[in-house]
Amino acid sequence: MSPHQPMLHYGEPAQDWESQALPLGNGHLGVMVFGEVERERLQFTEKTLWSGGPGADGYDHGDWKPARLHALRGIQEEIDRVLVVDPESVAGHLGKPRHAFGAFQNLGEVVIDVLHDSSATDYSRTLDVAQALAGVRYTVDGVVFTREYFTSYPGNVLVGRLTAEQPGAVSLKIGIAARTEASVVVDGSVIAVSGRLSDNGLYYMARLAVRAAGGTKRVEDGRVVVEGADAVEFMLAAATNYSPVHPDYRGDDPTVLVAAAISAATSTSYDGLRQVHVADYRDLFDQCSLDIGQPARMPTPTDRLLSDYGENSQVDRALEALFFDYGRYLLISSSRAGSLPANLQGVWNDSDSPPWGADYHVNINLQMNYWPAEPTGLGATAEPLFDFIETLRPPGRLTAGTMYDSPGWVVHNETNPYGFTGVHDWPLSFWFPEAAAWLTQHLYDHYRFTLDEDFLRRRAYPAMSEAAEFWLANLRTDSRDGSLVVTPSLSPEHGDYTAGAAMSQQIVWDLFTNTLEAATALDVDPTFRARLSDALARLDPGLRIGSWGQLQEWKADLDDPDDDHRHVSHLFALHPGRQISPLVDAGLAEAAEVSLRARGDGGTGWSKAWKINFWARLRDGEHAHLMLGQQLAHSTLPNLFDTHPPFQIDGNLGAVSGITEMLLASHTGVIDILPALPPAWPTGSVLGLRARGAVGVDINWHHGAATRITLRPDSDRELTVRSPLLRSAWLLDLSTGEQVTILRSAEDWMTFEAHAGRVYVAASADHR
Ligand code: FUC
Repeated sequence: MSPHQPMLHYGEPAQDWESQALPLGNGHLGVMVFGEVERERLQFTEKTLWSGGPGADGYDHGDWKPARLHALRGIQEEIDRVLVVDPESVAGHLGKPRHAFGAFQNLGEVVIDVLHDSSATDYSRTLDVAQALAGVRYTVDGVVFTREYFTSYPGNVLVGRLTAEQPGAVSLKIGIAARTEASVVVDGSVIAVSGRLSDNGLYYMARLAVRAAGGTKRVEDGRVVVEGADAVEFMLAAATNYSPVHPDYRGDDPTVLVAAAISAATSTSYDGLRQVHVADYRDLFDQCSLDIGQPARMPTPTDRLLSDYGENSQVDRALEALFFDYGRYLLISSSRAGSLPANLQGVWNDSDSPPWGADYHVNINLQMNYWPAEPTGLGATAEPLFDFIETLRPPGRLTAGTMYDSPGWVVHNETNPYGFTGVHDWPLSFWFPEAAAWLTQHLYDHYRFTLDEDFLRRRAYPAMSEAAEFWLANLRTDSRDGSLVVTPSLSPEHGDYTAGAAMSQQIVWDLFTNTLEAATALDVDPTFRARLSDALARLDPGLRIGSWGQLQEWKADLDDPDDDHRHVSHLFALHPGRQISPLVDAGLAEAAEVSLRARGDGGTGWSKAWKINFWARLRDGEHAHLMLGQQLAHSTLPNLFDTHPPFQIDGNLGAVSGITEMLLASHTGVIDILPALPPAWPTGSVLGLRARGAVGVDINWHHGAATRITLRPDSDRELTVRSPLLRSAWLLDLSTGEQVTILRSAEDWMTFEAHAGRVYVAASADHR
């Protein structure tokens, strides 16, 4: 475990859910802890508790009637003639009102009235990010009271314990304030909540079991009352009968699952539950650690850390490193195998109408959530995303057939857990048929990071090739130059409808390139490969330098240098794509930089997070760090949730990715060490990063330069390593499990304790 103690801590209870309460989660359950002294509140929900979809009135997956195909062809022809078409007119013909799209719902709140004097002193509220434990501590009448909470993934329960230093001092009333239509029944020590969502009949239930050490226990007014105990413990489980399977999206009655979770938890000691939870969490969290010179202990409460950011380097490093650790914490807590992927709010929600339904926006937001997964050793947290992509294929296939009379599968701008793969009618954001193609980038990247050929064959390639089939059938020839273009094409949430907007072309390039590589690696489908190669040769690549030196967002030079729109979609090729790199084509990279500078350093939380990644890919560590600072100073709430505003988890996770991109890049196939190290982090280390090519990478640096690089490949590999510490890029031949360390100089040998594996001294060897 790292010597640092990543910890959020506060001197006051939370009043506000969005900005102050602290999140716990196990991928299924999302819990927000308030920590009030007299009335503790643990708001909770379950990730599949979604309204809308089948069963709700008028749900149609957003699909058109086939008749609209004529309108689509008409608009394509019009765009071919006049280049640019007004959004309202396109929406009028192709968009349609959304029916029963639904929204992520709130389940309820565990409410604990603590029966002691209200005048507490020495209050503290904490979230231990290294162990995924929330705590509250205070003193009343000289007695120290403590509370601890966690959400266990192995046990699928929220567990809590309230205790006091003095025996018999814990008296409380515990109940659940549930959704209005729910029934709440108390039987002995168990509170059972159940109900059906009114619009779609989705069945949900939660059970809370209470156990006390000492004292007395009774039921009163629907609550369990404990008096004079040494400690009170509780376990909460919740589930719905949602199933990710098209077309019904309903599965088993969750009663058995919930009862089993409660019975397993109640027959295990608190310490036993805690131990299993911490070990499970640390298996993931400990994969990677970052040291940028932060102090071992947090110098001030977290809200002060945030308000004082920029005032001294101790505070700044503490906050930046904590933001990295916390982002990984949020990903682990909101995305574990067996549930839906992390949505716009991860797994946290206290409303029945959260912003954007807390849905899955797939024109950047869902993808951004998963950018940090592979590089920071959290590939396992991407499982729900891979499953979700799988579940979108059957409805996406129907949408492709109905709306485009096309093979393949397609997803548009936003989706939900019920396979909404069609469109709606907001002129500037409904048209984004490139979403499925973009999603498959994550499948192929998982292969690039792991070289897991079985995954490529069984899971990635089928989804990729079917998405490619859609685009092979739907690209049109641009009559002006004979190239293949996406049409109509809308640069996300920005601008007019045209043919061949940069992002559309870049995404299709990415999909075809990845699919071709995958088919070649698997040695399958020669005819299909030939079709992909031909299409790639004719595809407009979406890379054009315009009149003011910018990378064009559209095929025609329409960019306005004063435009500071938050989406910088035409830079997809720079990140998360791999078409543009300063190492490969300085001209295009410069154009991307001109565009990025024109867009400015502002934007919503996620937009700033994306800009960290862009600047890192441009190898400008100082500007990448400036964007991290902008995000912390202007788009981060006191509980360190990213804010759009409102709260949106993508910015948290996008920032972790950005920090990673500053330290290690591998998208071009080269292990690129410290490509964008900012001057603010002169000395440090990052251990446990993962690079494409299935390699673990540790880097230590001093005075802004790498002093030690350690590589651990999962299999026999040839790797090219690039670092200013090497005079030229090194080609290394490594065997499975072998560790290779490159030291800057003989002097660094002195400080290098673990002489495992091969060791090179950079200054005296050349490996080309
Ligand atoms: C994106 C953005 C908005 C918001 C929404 C959820 O498409 O353009 O800013 O983040 O999704």
